[in-house]
Formats: sequence, C-alpha cells, structure tokens
Amino acid sequence: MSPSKSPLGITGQDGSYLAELLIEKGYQVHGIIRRSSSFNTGRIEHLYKDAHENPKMRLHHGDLTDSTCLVHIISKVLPTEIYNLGAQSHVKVSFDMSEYTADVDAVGTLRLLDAIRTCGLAHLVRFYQASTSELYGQVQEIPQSETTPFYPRSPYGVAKMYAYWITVNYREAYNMYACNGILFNHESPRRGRTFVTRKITCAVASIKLGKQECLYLGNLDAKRDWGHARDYVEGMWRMLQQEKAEDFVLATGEMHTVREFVEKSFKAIGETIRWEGAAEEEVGFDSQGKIRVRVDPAYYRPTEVELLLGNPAKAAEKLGWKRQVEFDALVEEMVKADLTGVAAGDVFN
Ligand code: NDP
Ligand code: GDR
Repeated sequence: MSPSKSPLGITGQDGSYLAELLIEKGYQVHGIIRRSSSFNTGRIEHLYKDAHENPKMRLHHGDLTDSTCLVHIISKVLPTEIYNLGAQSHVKVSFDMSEYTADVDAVGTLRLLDAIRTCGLAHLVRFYQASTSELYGQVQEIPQSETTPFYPRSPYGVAKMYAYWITVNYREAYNMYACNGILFNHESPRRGRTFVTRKITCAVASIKLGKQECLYLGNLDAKRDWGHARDYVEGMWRMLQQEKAEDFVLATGEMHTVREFVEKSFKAIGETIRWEGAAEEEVGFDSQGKIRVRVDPAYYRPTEVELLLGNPAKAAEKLGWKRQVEFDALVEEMVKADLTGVAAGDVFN
C-alpha cells in the first residue's frame, strides 16, 4: 500500500496546496471535509476531478468536534502522516466565537491526537500541527524564533497555544512523532477574502475594473512577515521527513505594514496612493484625488498583535527550507489573479 497522508483542512488555502504537493510526490491523499449546504471544495476542485480517473485523492466527511468520526476515518485509512490544518483560523472572528474556536482549534487537536492513540497508531503516524506566529502575540523579542516566549493576544492565539503544548506533550508522553510548524502569515491567490492581504488585492482589482469605489480597513500600521503559501506547505512536508520530531518556525525574516501592502497592490495596477489624516480619520487618495482607502474602526481588534517578524534560521539549517517567493512577487501574483477573477466574476471564496 502506498503511504497515505491525511490533511484536515484540505478545503482551506494551505490544504489545497499541500494536497497538490503530496499528490505530486506520488502519495494517496485522504482529505477530511466538513458537510456544508453549499460546495466548499472550490480550492481542490481541480484535484478532485482528476481523482475520478486516477484516484490519488479521497475525501471523507468529518469534523474536529466529532471524536468518533476521527477514529472511524483514521482506522479505515491507516494514514502514515496526518496534517492538522483544520481550524477556525480567523483571529478577529475568534473574539466573537471564542468557545467555538477553543473547541475546534484547541480541543480538536487533542481529539485528533487521541484518535491516533485509540487506533493504536501512536508509533506509526507522523503528525503535523499547524501552529502559528499568533502564539508570540505581544512582542517579547524581535525577531521571533522557536525559543521566544509566547504571549497570545486573542482567543485564537490562546486556543492554538493549547494545541501547541498538547502536541509537545503527546510527543514526550507517548513517544509520538509530532511536530509544530510555527508558521508566520502566508498568503496566495487562494487566501480567504476576509484576511487582509486578499481583501486588499480583491478590492484593488475591483476598483481597477470599476466595480468598487473604496476599500475599508482597520489597523494600517500592523506589521507582518508575509510569505507565499506554496513555499510553506513544502516546509510542513519537510518537517515530517526528519529523523526526529521537532518544532520549526517558517518565516521570510522580512516585515511589512498593512499600509505597504496597500501601496504595493495599487502600484501593481499603476496607481499611487497618497495618505492624509491620522488614525480613524486617515484616508488614501489615488492620483485622480478620489478616496480609495478609508479606516473603519469596526475592523480593529480588542487586543492587537502589532508586530510579527520570524527568524527561519533553524528551518534553513535543518530542513534546507527557504522561502522562494519575494514580497513584491507575492503581491503582484495576488493582484493579477484577482484582476482575472473579478473580470470573469469568478473569485475564490
Ligand atoms: P483556512 O481558514 O483557509 O482553512 C481552514 C480549514 O479548516 C478549512 O478547510 C476549513 O473547512 C477547516 N475547518 C474549519 N473548522 C473545522 C472543523 N471544525 N473541523 C474540520 N475542519 C475544519 O486556513 P489556512 O489554510 O490559511 O491555514 C491552515 C492552518 O494553518 C489553520 O489551522 C491556521 O490556523 C494555521 N495557520 C495559518 C497561517 C496562515 O498565514 N495562513 C499561519 C499560521 C497558522 P471549511 O473550508 O469547511 O471552512
Ligand atoms: P492575522 O491575519 O490576524 O495575522 O492571522 P489578517 O490578515 O486577518 O490580519 C493581519 C493584520 O491586518 C490588520 N488589518 C486587517 N485584518 C483584516 N482581516 N481585515 C481588515 O480589514 C484589516 N485591516 C487591518 C489586522 O488587524 C492584523 O493586524 C492570520 C491567520 O491566517 C491566522 O490563522 C494565522 O495563524 C496568522 O495569520 C499567522
């Protein structure tokens, strides 16, 4: 039997790139998807169609809030690697749905680890946990590495901190091959449209095509370390190919503000943004003097993570991993994809 990989969260941004990578590597992929009243498989449609002729990918209905289904799927599939990418992954939404976020992101990870043990696979399965730079939250050190103390600033960050430690604990207690990838923000044309990068590139494309007047944003001064999702799924896979399970930071080592992301995105359509005013009154004008960006405090978070900058030295040394896509190329790719998508009336998500 060829080794099989099970990504949870296969319908998300990272899951879709990871599924592509694993199929390319010749593995059988079993994805777990949630039942939905509408199609939620847009990002993996191209892979699923192929599966009818060449069954390299199978989908199973399941949910991180349902232990029984996790046990059933794992005992049926007998995977060699499990990637837990499933999560309520939106930081702002986690303030509105804190209990649900804890159930899926924190307890869901525990359920999955216990399902592996229940199936008697603790020594056979390699487990990847999608940990996050949100664990660092309030700045303790710049740049942040595997040894930087955690100080999460949202229900999402706190839930992911439980998931981080339960992964470490199961590695130590049950000798499981279980790793945390502490990934800094990574984006792509498949990024959900409510995350700031994709919200910006979609709006810029819509403004260019005359379908939107103005983009409303929250904190323009937040700083993030943004890379390309395709590079990061390669790093996830490499983490599970080591002799010994360890935790790794994946990041670019470069930081930009939301404001810079806006400016670069407009530059990609040949437009320059001029800022006026401060804080909630700040606006961005285009070269014709039209207001194209406004601040809406509704997008502020009760507690904000102001600055994230990762140090990927350990991943470079031990995994031979390095980001391939530079910041400018990432922005250009996203704007270009959205120009095509908006023109065709066919945007992801
Ligand atoms: P997305 O939000 O795009 O995808 C999340 C996935 O989780 C979707 O497939 C979603 O299914 C699934 N999911 C949500 N709730 C459940 C549930 N209860 N049971 C099973 N599956 C569920 O996230 P990304 O692809 O961007 O991120 C992947 C993982 O990496 C997440 O855990 C995220 O927290 C983490 N992460 C992401 C970073 C980033 O910058 N992208 C950085 C660091 C960590 P559905 O499609 O049905 O909603
Ligand atoms: P983040 O990503 O919270 O870092 O979590 P997001 O793109 O949502 O926010 C990044 C920064 O931009 C600021 N911001 C806005 N954000 C959104 N979504 N919408 C806005 O209008 C807006 N205006 C300004 C935010 O305040 C923030 O500072 C992502 C998710 O993928 C997590 O799952 C993952 O763990 C982390 O990245 C690493």
